Amino acid sequence: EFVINLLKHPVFLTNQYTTKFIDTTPELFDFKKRRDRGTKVLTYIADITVNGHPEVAGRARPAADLKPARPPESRTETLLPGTRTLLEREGPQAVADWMLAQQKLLITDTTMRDGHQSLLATRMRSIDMIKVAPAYAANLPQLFSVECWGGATFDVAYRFLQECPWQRLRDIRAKMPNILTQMLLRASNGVGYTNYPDNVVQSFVAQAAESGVDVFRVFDSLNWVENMRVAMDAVLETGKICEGTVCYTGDILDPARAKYDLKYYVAMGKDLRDAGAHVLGLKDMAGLLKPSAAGALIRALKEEVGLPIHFHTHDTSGAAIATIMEASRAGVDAVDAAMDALSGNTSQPTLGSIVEALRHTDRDTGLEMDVIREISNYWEAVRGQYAAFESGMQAPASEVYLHEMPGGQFTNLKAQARSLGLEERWHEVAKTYADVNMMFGDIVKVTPSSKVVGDMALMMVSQGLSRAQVEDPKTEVSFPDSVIDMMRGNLGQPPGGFPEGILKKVLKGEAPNTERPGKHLPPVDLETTRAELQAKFEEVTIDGEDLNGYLMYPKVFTDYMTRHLEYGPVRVLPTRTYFYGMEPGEEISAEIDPGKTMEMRLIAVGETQDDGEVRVFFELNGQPRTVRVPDRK
Ligand code: BTN
Ligand code: 3PY
Ligand code: ZN
Repeated sequence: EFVINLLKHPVFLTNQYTTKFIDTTPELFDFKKRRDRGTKVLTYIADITVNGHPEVAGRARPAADLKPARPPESRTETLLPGTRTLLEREGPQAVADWMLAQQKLLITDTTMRDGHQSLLATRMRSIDMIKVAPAYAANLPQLFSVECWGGATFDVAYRFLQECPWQRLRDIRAKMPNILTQMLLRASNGVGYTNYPDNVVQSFVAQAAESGVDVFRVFDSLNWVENMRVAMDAVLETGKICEGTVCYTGDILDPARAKYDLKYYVAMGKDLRDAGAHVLGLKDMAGLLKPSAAGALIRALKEEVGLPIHFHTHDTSGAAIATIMEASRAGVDAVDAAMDALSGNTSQPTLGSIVEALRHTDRDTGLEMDVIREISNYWEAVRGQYAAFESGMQAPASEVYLHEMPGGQFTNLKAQARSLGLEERWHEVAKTYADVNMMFGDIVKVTPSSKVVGDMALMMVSQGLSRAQVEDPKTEVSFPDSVIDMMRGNLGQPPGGFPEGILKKVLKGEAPNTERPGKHLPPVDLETTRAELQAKFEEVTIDGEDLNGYLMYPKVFTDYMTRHLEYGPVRVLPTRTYFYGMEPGEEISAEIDPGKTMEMRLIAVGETQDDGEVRVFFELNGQPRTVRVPDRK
């Protein structure tokens, strides 16, 4: 029976198997023991059809007449070589040298990571990315890179989308082999919210490189270079591109914010160069870099650091395009932009508009507008499916210069404020966020430090506490756990350390650790952990990706895998079906394996039985199937 399973397996039939095939394809061994994947996926659809998906309950629905998202046709049969081709042939230093030699402004497309992270609460599903990846490979090989992984997308994939982030990466990589893939890595915080043991960070980076990441943008949430070395060294070890990154905060032109002045950024840029970075990232996560400041900053970094510079910003203020133009004039090598349909506001500035703004100038990107429009039209249709996750932000706002919230946090914090009944007091939350920043000594605010500031601000507004009250030794304050954790030193140290007064008050006299947190975290025994996880999930083979997912997020991974064994590969479902189930009479198809489609038709939904179960009637590839699900409504 094993041989029959093997010979019939679509991966085997399409010659995509490797020597790992038997290890990575446990279903070869599971004969008739478990329900087949088709039934599992039907069970999921039935459950959502009967009970709804908890994530979209009470939220806006996609327009009834929304047209399906069709990816553009490939304009060529043989892929042109791109930046990835160069990396594969000549290595990371050659890519950095090539960047410096270009006159054109290089563009990174962030749609598949920061774009939807900042506009749609990170909820974009893999299938919507993988479908368009071949069009990128064929029609846009001139891109510098596609940012498609890391940041918040990692845990959201497991937690809310019921899919494996690693598989997303592998699939995009396979369909886009000529363009560099890029991820956002929070240095010792990995893709999580607190420092991990060094060997966990190293293992994660090695796995990410193996699964398909080419460019690692590495930053630290307090700009502490000391705390970036483990992650940067791990990237250098893989032979991929290490983009050591400075986070931008404050305003270099404002004498009142002298802590983060031009000298500060140049010194940090040099430290990152000396730590081995191939490229210097300049990460303006809140969109605070004003046009004139950008000119001065980029010019100084270019002159004094010497690395290619890759600039990332957000359009929260509406001024990002002006900043990009100044950065371009000052000689920045690459910039981030999002495809038009997922750009603007808290997302990246508009890719097509940057391309047009530079047309017929010495920094002309060389990208073709009709290609960009076609791809953006695809993203427009995709975005329509995610109406439930739109933030309702109506306009850009200069208020960002007051609060300094990162684009990825802004809409999230607003939603949190809403759930606490503070929506009408949003501007107070914003002001308090700024107060907390100053109370903490004016720190860089980016995941995870931004979450700490946000937690504190929400707590103060909901309890009616002012900064003066919090700082007053005589007022009793119960601080959020994340604040205590940060003051203990578990995210590392900001420049100059945290202010004495607030440290004393939060830690009640306990001494903080001012050394690198990783220095005090014992290494995890990876093989023992893998064996424990394997024992928990006997039905599957726990591979390196699973292990590294578990090490980042033990509970989130465990819940994901438990649901995965129950509901099967729901990642193959169309997005509408995933969130809303099916209508009686509706028919959908889903590619469950390369070249193998399931045709699914919902015939009818039965009445709820005395035992609280509902029978749901389907046809799967023409054969009748009935599944029973609990009515939880
Ligand atoms: C979540 O939001 O809890 C994660 C997404 C998966 C939820 C599915 S919906 C069908 C099934 N029933 C549940 O209560 N959870 C899973
Ligand atoms: C993340 O860490 O997820 C970010 O996007 C920071 O800007
Ligand atoms: Zn960003």
